Amino acid sequence: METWLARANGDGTIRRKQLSHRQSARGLTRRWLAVPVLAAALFVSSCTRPADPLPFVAIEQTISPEPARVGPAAINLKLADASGKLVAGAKVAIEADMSHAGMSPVFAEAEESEPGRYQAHMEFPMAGDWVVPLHITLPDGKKLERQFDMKGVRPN
Ligand SMILES: [Cu+2]
Repeated sequence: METWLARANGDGTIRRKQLSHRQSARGLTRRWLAVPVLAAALFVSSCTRPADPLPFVAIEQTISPEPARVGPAAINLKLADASGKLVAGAKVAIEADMSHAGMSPVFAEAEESEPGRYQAHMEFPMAGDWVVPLHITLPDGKKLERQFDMKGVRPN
């Protein structure tokens, strides 16, 4: 499980609070290489950002089965604000892209299983490394973009 804390005010600051203790040194290198790409994406999107800053949202995600494998998977997300209060009433669209070119992304809409907790069911069609962008619409209509890595999805 990982926790991402990010302030979505367009300054491109994404702080990884906790790294999985199981990740390999190779995985760590790849993660850090991914950071400038993410920062660039935030910079691009900042030209359409609203005038008032977006709120702080912490996202905690788990997947089952863990580790993920080819076939169906459930992704659970917990959204909390800066004070730790769960963010209810958000809409979360989940996307999954493989790290190599030429693959269609997979999409899923998360359902709010209880206030502030969201679950999506999706299917991984191929083993390997995936990235999972989250397209979040907060109850007040503000939009957040987040992304996490889903490395080493296993063959079935
Ligand atoms: Cu693929």
